Amino acid sequence: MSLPVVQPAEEGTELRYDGCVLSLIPPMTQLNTPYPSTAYLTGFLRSRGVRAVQADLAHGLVLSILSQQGLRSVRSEAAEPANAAANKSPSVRSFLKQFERYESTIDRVIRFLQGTDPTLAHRIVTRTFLPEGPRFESLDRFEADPETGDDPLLWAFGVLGVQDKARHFCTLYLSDLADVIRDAVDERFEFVRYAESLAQSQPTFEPLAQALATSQTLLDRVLEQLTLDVVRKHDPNVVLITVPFPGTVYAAFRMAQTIRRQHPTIRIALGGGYANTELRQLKEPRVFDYFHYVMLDDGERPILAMLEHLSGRRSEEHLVRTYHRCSDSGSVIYRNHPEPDVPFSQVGTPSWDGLDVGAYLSTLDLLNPMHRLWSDGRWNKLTIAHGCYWKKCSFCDISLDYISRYDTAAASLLADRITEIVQETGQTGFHFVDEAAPPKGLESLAQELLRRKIQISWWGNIRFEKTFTPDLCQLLAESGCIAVSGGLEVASDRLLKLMKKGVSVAQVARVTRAFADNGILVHAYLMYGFPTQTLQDTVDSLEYVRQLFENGCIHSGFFHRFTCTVHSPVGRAPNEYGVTLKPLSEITFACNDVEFVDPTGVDHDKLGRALSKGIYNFMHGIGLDADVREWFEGKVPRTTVSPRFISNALRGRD
Ligand code: B12
Repeated sequence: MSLPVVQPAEEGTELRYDGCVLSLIPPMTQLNTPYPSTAYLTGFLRSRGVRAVQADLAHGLVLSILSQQGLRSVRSEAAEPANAAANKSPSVRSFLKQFERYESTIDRVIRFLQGTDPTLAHRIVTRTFLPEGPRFESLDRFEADPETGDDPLLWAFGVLGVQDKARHFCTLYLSDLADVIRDAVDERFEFVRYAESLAQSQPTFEPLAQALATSQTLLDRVLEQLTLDVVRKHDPNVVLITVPFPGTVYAAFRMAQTIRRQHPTIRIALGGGYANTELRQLKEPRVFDYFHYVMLDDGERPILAMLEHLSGRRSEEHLVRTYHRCSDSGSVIYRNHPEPDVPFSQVGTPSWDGLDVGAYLSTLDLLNPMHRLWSDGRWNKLTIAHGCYWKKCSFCDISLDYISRYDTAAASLLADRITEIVQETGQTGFHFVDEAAPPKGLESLAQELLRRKIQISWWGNIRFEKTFTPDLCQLLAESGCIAVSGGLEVASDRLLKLMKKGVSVAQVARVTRAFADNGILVHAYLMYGFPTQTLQDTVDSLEYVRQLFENGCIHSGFFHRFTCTVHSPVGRAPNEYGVTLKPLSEITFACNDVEFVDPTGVDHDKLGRALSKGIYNFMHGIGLDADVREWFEGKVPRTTVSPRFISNALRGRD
């Protein structure tokens, strides 16, 4: 029988749905703060009168494994005769040898990283408290000052930086344990991604299907228990599982497998950044042995439609952006009844209620200063606008909804959301998670925050465009801006133009310097291996970066290798960028990255090592006066960039 179509509930009105909706974050995401999708969906559903709850099983898994009991289980696995090869790994050997010290310190370390036992820092920095594994060798690269004999870590943490130093040591301790888990329990494990390669750009479901059919690892068993516990606690009718990145997909399927086996009446849906990016050509029926629905793009409208369908008020044909398996033919059907998305102004305030925000771990890596913000501290995550206002960059997935549909909200509404979030979480730090926060939107928000005397700190990603004048940067700093990141990509005016980035190197210098002059940390996203990039472009790009550090424009940066995706302008029209795509195999599951042939034939892998080495040293103020050719192995051409290019640009001369 086909059900009548109902008009979607009026914006702002309540949805009649009696059941409970549980949103879950699968392992692994981040240690320091929850990934925000469940907070967004929970806040939205509650604003529509739906009983909505959430849990973060990534965090749950970390706390279970990093406990006395968890480490005992890891030791049992490591000591298994079948793991003889793994026992040979230096991490495992060190762990087994020092097991009693790990067992007696783990709970203290976790409480310290949760911020509940700060005085332990003094003990940790003595380096007699924690057992040390191979990861601590990284400290050896810091040599003592030959003249003064000063503490080798002085440059990083200063004289008073006891808390930071202790956090860094604890991070090395956890990294050793992650290596042990990888070597002795599950080779696919890392703290920020789990079994990523089974999902990332995997044309068929086969590798994932095989992994899901094999016997459970220790991590799978712990995850199964956590899943059953959370379902028992909330007794939901619907479970929403979010997959923001490929490194969460395997665990999401394991969770669905558990729920489906033990609670067959619960309806399970999958969605999130990974689905939105990689599952747009889904044809694999076996996915629906785990999930009832897979949904694309923003979840609000498709979830409302699903709940209406489940409460008998909407037919299956009228689901929105939803794949399901046809009960007759067994094949996958995509339903997309055309209905407008919920406007950004009406998605409600994200709610972290139900997540134990105080129990996340503030770790500290020394990769770069921006990385510190990603991995340290509990940030409330908020979007200033939906989508990107620029949406032209040719390397970016601009054909996808989360970039292409730009939709804003008034500054007063954003300030209301900020106030509510601070009240709920007690935290005043915000990470604005926009792809590129709009300058006009930031300006009005800053004015509103100042007018209402709302004290927060915030950081986020922007484009280094000329709208960010010194005056605007000052206003943003006064409103609480502490850091910005932005793409300089390949620092080359020719390539920036080809990328349609809409900025020039000289302009980036002026904008970044305006931020830096206002005490704001500036991080540059850099890229190498873009189509047609020559060896000369790469040398010149590192020279621009050197000068940007030398002139105090940027403090932090990272070179990423360009990857071509099928959703980007380069992937859609490769000939316009002078490259040819390698043919993709038939897609029935995921699709994103696509390999290409660039006639320049440059060995970008080799150059990438030089770029990483160079920038890492620049961040520590090393090598700023040297010729950039020194960072490269073998002979490379001299830079064609004038040594005063950036200082001239700062004086207004391009
Ligand atoms: C900010 C950001 C980051 C930050 C913070 C990440 C974090 N852990 O919080 C940083 C810079 C650290 C980062 C790192 C990475 N990121 Co990132 N990141 C983003 C960005 C720009 C915003 C994420 C966000 O917070 N959005 C706000 C939330 C609320 O949106 P959302 O999760 O998409 O949720 C909505 C919908 O997806 C949907 N939804 C979500 N869950 C569910 C569930 C169900 C059942 C349904 C129906 C719907 C649904 O409804 C929600 C509300 O509308 C996105 C792109 C984007 N615009 O979304 C990329 C994005 C998620 N990142 C991506 C990637 C690949 C990564 C990295 C793996 C990169 C790398 N190689 O290191 C790492 C992984 C880091 C980690 N392990 O935590 C990709 C993932 C694509 C893919 N192939 O899977 C994205 C989509 C960007 C892209 N196209 O490249 N990232």
